[in-house]
Amino acid sequence: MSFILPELPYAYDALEPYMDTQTMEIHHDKHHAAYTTNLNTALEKYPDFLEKSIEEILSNLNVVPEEIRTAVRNNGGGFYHHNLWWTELAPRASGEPVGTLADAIKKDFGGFSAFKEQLSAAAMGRFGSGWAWLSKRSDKTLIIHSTPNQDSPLSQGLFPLLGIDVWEHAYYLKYQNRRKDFVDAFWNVVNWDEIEKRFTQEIPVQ
Ligand code: MN3
Repeated sequence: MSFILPELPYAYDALEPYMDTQTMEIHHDKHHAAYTTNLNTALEKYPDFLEKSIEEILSNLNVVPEEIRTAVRNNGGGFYHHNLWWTELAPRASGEPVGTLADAIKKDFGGFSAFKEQLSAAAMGRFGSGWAWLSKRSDKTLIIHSTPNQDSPLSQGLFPLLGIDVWEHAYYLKYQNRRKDFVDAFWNVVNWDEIEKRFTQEIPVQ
């Protein structure tokens, strides 16, 4: 067994004009593909790990053999975060959260616009490459935070619901240095039905 690059759940041009076709092609076919290949390569010598879920591996990096731990942290994170990235986005997505997630956002952040502002600020404040996250704690409360590189919320005991990829590969072709324009555009393609699903599902590992 090995980890498999998922197909994009829509066409490469489906998120235009917010995410351009060429970026989508390179981001999925090159970057996500490379994380997947490199994760599998790292685990070749330790095939037991190929039987585990990626959530379980990232939640317990301390049991990954030291010689491959950094490779698994980087490429396992890249593999998992991009699986989330493609599904958390959707063409013609509705503009605001729904259901129980909407209630939780109101409770934990005071409302949708305050939440949006805080997550955007986390994306803008991440120096260099990384992600800004809305994650769920084990007690089901929400937290906004960010991680460098491909470090995963899972490795901090948090379950990521929605991430903003602020690696330059996610936006540079269309937005160049204008990260803020990319973050603003991001909100137009968030698949809130999917985030609600992640919010209500049991956390796969603690
Ligand atoms: Mn990326």
